[in-house]
Amino acid sequence: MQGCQYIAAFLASKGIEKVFLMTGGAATFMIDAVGQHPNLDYICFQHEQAAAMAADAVWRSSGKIGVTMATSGPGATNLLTGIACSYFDSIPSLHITGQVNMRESAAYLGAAPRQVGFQETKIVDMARPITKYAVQVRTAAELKEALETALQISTTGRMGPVLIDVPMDVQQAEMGEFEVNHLGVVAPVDAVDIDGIARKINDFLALASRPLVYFGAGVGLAGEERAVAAWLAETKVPFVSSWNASTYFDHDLPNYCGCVGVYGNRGANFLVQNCDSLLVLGSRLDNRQRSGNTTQFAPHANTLVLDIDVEELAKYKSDGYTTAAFDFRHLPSVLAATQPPKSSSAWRDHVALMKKRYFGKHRSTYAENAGTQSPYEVIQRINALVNRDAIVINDTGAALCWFFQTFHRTGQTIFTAGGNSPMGYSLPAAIGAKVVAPGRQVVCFSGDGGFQLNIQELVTLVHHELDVVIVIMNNGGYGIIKQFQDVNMGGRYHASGRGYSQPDFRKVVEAYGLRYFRIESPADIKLEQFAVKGGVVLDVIIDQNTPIEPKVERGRPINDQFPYLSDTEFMEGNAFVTYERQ
Ligand SMILES: Cc1ncc(C[n+]2csc(CCOP(=O)(O)OP(=O)(O)O)c2C)c(N)n1
Ligand SMILES: [Mg+2]
Repeated sequence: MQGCQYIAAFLASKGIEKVFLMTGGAATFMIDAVGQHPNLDYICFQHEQAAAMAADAVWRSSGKIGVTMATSGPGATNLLTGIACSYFDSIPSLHITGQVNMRESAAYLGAAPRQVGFQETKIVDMARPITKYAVQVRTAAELKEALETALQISTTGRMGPVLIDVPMDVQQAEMGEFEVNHLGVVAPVDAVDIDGIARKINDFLALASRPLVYFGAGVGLAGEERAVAAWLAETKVPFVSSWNASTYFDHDLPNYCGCVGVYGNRGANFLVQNCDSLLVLGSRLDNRQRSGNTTQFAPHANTLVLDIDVEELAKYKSDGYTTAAFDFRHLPSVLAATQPPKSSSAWRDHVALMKKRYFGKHRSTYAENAGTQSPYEVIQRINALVNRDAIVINDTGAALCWFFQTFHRTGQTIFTAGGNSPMGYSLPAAIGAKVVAPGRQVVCFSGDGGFQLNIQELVTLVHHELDVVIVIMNNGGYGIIKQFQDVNMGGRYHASGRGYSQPDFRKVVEAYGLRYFRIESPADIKLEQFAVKGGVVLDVIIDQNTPIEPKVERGRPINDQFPYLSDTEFMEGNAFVTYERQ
């Protein structure tokens, strides 16, 4: 068996069925082996970044690992943006790049020219900061070992993407017979001090009278979201979440109070700023959640952060948080040994008021005043029409914020590439989701700007007859950037409005063979559009000045968002603490 056949046999042995790829000289042997394998198939993308984004979405949609193959040089470098999506959000994915023959490579000449082999590029060095493991294999033995090691590293601990670079001569090297689990690798079971962690939580919560739990994505990444949701339902402790975590529980839970952050729910933000004890479960508290000035985040609370990654905890040195590192697969045992905190009645009343006043209440005051279509109403309408087990994927920009501010998740899988947030993510991600979960409805949202970054993948969708609903939130420009320019640059729309244009989306999508509907009012969105075969585009027309509401501006704390509340309402939100308004 040759190296390339060994790779195919390895992937099939791990239950992988489809490889996402684009071909090129240095990858052709591997792709040929995939094509010939009876249990493997491939999906051809039109751009490697789209293949990597689709692979990222495979895990988010199904819990299976996504795999890409690309050629050396431009093929490999094109993967990087998609790989970064997996890295920042702790998503497993496996990327295999072809490389020039070793005898043609710079490393073997004892000199350091920029390039020797055609399209030779040091992809391992380039990928290292955005992968958990990146290696070039030079022998048959190294290839065997790297495949097992890479997969194990990708899917254990704090998960993430891995990359193996395979020179063409290694692809053709004689490997011998395929050996299942060559290294006999088993995932390490780490010893964890369950009692010690539970004691730490108990000591922390015992002092609380205004407790709040912060549900982070790490809970779901460990596969323990049900246990934690059950604990929250039982204990009734109020909780808030991040966008990435909001796919892991039913938003109908009575003690769920919304997502926090710069674009967070006002009520959720008030609760964070007013609680006295904040228990953070598996969130890295990105600055979109804490706002730029982290000293202003939950300044009156004792904060206990639990996370699998010690580096994430080390970053809080100057924040004064208490921390504990452990693998969240042990979370159910820890919670079972945890005494629920006691809330004061004043806190319970405040939580109830904040929820009643703000939860599910996002609206566009701009659209109401201007008499234009509200993005919030469009998302509510789609929310009401999608299946309970739909996969709903988002891109970036204002379109992304409007979605996570509004969508009330019951059973759906909802996600975006939160940490990297590249324009153009959602369409290829939707393709990856539909390929791995063909029985589920797949809906993707994008801005008009983001849609243009991977618009070429419409042909991939049509080629494979994938029924995907694409919603373009079309405000004729880069809305989120314009809102920033309004506040910080006197409304000069350089490179966001000025210099930007878009094609006639109807012509474009019809040329690719999709159905097109122009949406001027939420009533134009119909259930039957979601049943269109072969891909459909809803082009949702939104006034170009429609802002994201609410939003933190200019480094303010998260409890003082635009549009600014009256001093009375602001003080009612901050019932337990005194904040100087800036
Ligand atoms: C690849 C990439 N380039 C640039 C950016 C910076 N950026 C973030 S949002 C945005 C504008 C997005 O416009 P659109 O998709 O139309 O969304 P809108 O804000 O208008 O809803 C830009 C340029 C990015 N996130 N990704
Ligand atoms: Mg736009």
